[in-house]
Amino acid sequence: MIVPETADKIKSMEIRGAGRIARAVAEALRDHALAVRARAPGAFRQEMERAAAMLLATRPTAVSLPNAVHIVMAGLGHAQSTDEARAGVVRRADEFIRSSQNAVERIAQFGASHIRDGDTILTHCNSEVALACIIEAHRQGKEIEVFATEVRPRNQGLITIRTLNDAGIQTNFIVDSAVRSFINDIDLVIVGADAVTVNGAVVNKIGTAQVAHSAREARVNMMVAAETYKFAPRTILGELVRIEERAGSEVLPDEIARTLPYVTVRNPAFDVTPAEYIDLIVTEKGAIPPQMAYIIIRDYLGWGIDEFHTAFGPEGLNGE
Ligand code: RI2
Repeated sequence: MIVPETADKIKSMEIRGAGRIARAVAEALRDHALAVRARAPGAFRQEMERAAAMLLATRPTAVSLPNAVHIVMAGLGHAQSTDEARAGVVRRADEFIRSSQNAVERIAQFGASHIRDGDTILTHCNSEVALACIIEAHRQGKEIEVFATEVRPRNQGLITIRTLNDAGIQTNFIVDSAVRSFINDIDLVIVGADAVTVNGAVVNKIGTAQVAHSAREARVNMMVAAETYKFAPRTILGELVRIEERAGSEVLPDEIARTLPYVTVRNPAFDVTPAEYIDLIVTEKGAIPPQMAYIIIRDYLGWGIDEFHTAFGPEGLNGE
């Protein structure tokens, strides 16, 4: 079954990265809709809701996941027949996937124009869309060099350096704690986002806030690349983004931890960078100061989860 498989892969981080997770979820819901045998529309809806709940329970922080689920599930609409409901889900899923890919391409264009010839860029973790900006700048012939962090404990930095290497971009691989030592060599920090809250704070891979802190102290600009579906509508209603805390064994093997009864391993996967540490958030709708996050949520996502359907309109994501 595609849904439990996708859910397991998201949990284990075989599928990871906020945008990729969102597209995988849309794909799983679409394939599930095509496979469900239920004849009555009510039973079909129930089956889809069960699948959505399973996907939603995988990882709590990247808001692209619930946003994608709600966008796709809105395809059920008020369908009178199972065929109609199925077609609605498939259409919304395909639209979401296409529009997510388009968003990455547009952000790459906008983001690349903020990169100057000769810049040295620092990136943290592995963000598809942050890397797309860097690769696009390189493609445009700008001479750039990158510092990429290791990203303990899951070492997503390895994926980043492979991608940069494949693109032929000169890259320096550093441990996370070396950011402060190199920050004076950096012209621009570019990271992705798992969630952007209504007050412009960016939730991203653990360590991002420390990077931002160093950048601020050294007067280095910090740019965040984030599609609009990474903005968290429910933060308008006062809801907080939940920071995932993963197993301690990712940081310290159990056999060592067992010998240290007074030691507790803490392993939060994300942290929060306040808006005042961020110069720019580049979305597919253009670059905004983080303080404008509210506008993105209001104009492109609607006021709350329940309003997704109306906010996105019958034409699909962002009315495109
Ligand atoms: P894109 C990742 O989370 C990283 O925190 C990354 O910065 C963010 O998602 C956005 O990734 P994880 O899944 O959507 O590695 O830009 O925990 O690829």
